[in-house]
Amino acid sequence: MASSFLHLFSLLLFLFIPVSSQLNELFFPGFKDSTTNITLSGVASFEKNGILRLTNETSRLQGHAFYSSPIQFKNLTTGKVFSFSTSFAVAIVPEYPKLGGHGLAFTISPSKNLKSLPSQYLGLFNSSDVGNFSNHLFAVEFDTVQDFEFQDINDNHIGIDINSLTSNASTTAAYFTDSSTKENLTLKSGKPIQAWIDYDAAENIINVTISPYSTKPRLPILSFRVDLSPIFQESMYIGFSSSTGLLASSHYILGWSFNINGPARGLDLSSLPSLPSPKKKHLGLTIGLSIASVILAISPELPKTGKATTSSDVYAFGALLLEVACGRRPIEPKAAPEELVLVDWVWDKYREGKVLDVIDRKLNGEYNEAEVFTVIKLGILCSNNAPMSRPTMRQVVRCLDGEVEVPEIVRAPDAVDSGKGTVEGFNELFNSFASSSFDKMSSHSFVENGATFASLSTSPLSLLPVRRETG
Ligand SMILES: *[C@@H]1O[C@H](CO)[C@@H](O)[C@H](O)[C@H]1NC(C)=O
Ligand SMILES: *[C@@H]1O[C@H](CO)[C@@H](O)[C@H](O)[C@H]1NC(C)=O
Ligand SMILES: *[C@@H]1O[C@H](CO)[C@@H](O)[C@H](O)[C@H]1NC(C)=O
Ligand SMILES: *[C@@H]1O[C@H](CO)[C@@H](O)[C@H](O)[C@H]1NC(C)=O
Ligand SMILES: *[C@@H]1O[C@H](CO)[C@@H](O)[C@H](O)[C@H]1NC(C)=O
Ligand SMILES: *[C@@H]1O[C@H](CO)[C@@H](O)[C@H](O)[C@H]1NC(C)=O
Ligand SMILES: *[C@@H]1O[C@H](CO)[C@@H](O)[C@H](O)[C@H]1NC(C)=O
Ligand SMILES: *[C@H]1O[C@@H](CO)[C@H](O)[C@@H](O)[C@@H]1NC(C)=O
Repeated sequence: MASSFLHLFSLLLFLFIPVSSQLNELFFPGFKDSTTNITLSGVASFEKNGILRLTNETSRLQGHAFYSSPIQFKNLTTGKVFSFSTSFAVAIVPEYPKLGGHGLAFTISPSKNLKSLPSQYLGLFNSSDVGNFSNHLFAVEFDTVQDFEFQDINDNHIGIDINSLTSNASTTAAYFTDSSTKENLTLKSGKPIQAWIDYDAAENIINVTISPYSTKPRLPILSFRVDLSPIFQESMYIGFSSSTGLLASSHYILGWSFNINGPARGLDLSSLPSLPSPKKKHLGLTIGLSIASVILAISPELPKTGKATTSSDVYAFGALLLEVACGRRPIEPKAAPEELVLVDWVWDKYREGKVLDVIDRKLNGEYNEAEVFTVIKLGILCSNNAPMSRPTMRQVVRCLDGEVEVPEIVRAPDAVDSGKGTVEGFNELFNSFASSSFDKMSSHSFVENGATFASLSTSPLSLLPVRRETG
């Protein structure tokens, strides 16, 4: 009697838990068995080990992952939005160290089929609906590119977005270690970061908290006062959106929990599926052996000195920048004679004030002009025939990071040969560049500093044996 009563009780309990959890609470400690619960679109995919990958490292992609069923977000009697809470672990792995784009966002949307654009639109909006109140879209963006169009504060920020990519509130990615100490956190470090988003419907406060650890910091990094009731519809889809631009990152979600009217279950970073082991960022392997061999062939001082210098790497990197912006190989055998060597063609167009002509047509004009201009100018600077006239890799990275402006005036790649200024002139242009040069730092010290630039200090010359082996 007693045992069958207990049995009935446990049966009731069994019936009760799935029902309540289906309505309000989601918990995905990885996505191995979740393919039926999550709807993917764009290039989003589940990796074998249960990681959700929103984008890969190809330019101008978008990826979406939404919980398949809509969530009831409002009290039907009062029309007031419920409190909600979510936690998830993300990792942003840039294509080249420090060079990644664009970012990802947790989003609450009336639809899981967004008619959106990649790049600065993060797969959330398109150029005609961005900013329109009828979007009813809420997002918390983890943005790794500074878009002036949307008044981004920097290229490493978290923002609360309502119907627009111009954030209602944003802050540099960071976390509190105690009640007064803040630590910056690089979103595109390639390492897992846990995020918590908590909305208190009684107080009308949304809090965002991040940490590189499993434990939630006591203080949020971003708080914004808003009543989401007029923004949300009664039922909404919840999920993630991500995009790549000219520069690309792999954007991963490692785990996710969500709850209505209660805290989301915590995630333990150590028990989530692990990221694919980092690719060896060997310049040659990254950009393809054929391109590397072309770079090797055209890096002009190599045949003369026969010696590998870091300046050759800058040259190779310049070729890569131009290649990305123009969507072409450094040498395009099928092109018209004046377009044969990419850097010469780009320079001619630059000089004529027609830079837009060289930009990859596949971009359909949907790019951030400032971003492309910076990349092209740097590409030209790095391609200077004279090694001493090239910027150091450190200067290049600081420009791409937006720490220093790319020089206003860019000289011809053969400027030195034609007798115009030399290194001094160049360093004046980078006047805010304080420290000495990349050349003085060993690749070893770069690794120690946490930046994985060892690859870029590998000379193209060292690719020669690789090239021979693979024929
Ligand atoms: C996911 O789907 C499975 C079966 O389709 C179901 O048993 C499970 O409860 C769902 N999980 C969530 C969090 O919705
Ligand atoms: C990224 O995904 C797209 C679409 O699935 C694919 O065409 C492309 O080859 C992938 N890129 C890489 C680097 O895996
Ligand atoms: C909706 O609000 C009414 C009035 O405040 C309350 O009685 C009811 O419990 C709420 N319903 C839910 C599902 O929270
Ligand atoms: C932009 O998005 C809206 C929906 O928000 C859609 O109606 C419209 O067709 C989209 N425009 C383009 C050009 O995709
Ligand atoms: C906002 O979107 C609605 C519905 O798509 C449209 O009717 C309206 O014209 C748009 N408003 C603006 C300012 O674009
Ligand atoms: C954190 O990042 C901000 C914005 O980039 C910067 O101003 C600040 O100096 C950084 N703080 C530390 C301690 O590095
Ligand atoms: C938001 O953060 C503040 C501290 O800044 C805290 O007092 C409040 O309880 C938090 N609310 C939620 C919903 O997390
Ligand atoms: C963000 O909040 C919404 C809702 O209050 C407003 O409608 C937007 O105008 C506001 N956007 C910005 C950029 O402040």
